[in-house]
Amino acid sequence: MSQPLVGIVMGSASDLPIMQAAAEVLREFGVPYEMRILSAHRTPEATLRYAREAVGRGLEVLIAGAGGAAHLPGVLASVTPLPVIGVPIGTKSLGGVDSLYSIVQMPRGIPVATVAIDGAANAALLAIQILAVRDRELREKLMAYRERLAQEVEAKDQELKDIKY
Ligand code: RP5
Repeated sequence: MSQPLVGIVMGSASDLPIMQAAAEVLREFGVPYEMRILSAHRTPEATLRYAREAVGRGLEVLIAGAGGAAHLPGVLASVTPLPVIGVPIGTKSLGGVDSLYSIVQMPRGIPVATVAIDGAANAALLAIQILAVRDRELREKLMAYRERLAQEVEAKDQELKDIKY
């Protein structure tokens, strides 16, 4: 497998059903990635080590999903110059608003780009957009993807018109 460019990190194996959507999108676009389970609270030292080494290992973007007291994306961002995209994981108790607020409310100086609750697919698309700034082939794939999205909407619109709902 080629050098991973995107690191997908999650706080727990229980985040995997959500975070696998990010892997699927990256695979669809042919972007090499790696996936890790690292917890800001349960394995803080391994988490910091991973973030500190990420740029030297050739990673270019990190995607981090966490739920509840979701400090993982911010902790990663605190020790790496790489862009970090946070995915707030939906929670049973507070619906994921806890995760969202924990991730989005970063202090000045250490940003984390935050997507919607359970928005792992968009996190991958944003990572691809970052990589595409200096990758024309990836940019073209993105534009083709958006064209397909538009065609899907148009096809559904046509179906609705046809059945005169
Ligand atoms: C967070 O706590 C994880 O990101 C996960 O979303 C949440 C619950 O983890 P588990 O108790 O399911 O391992 O650290």
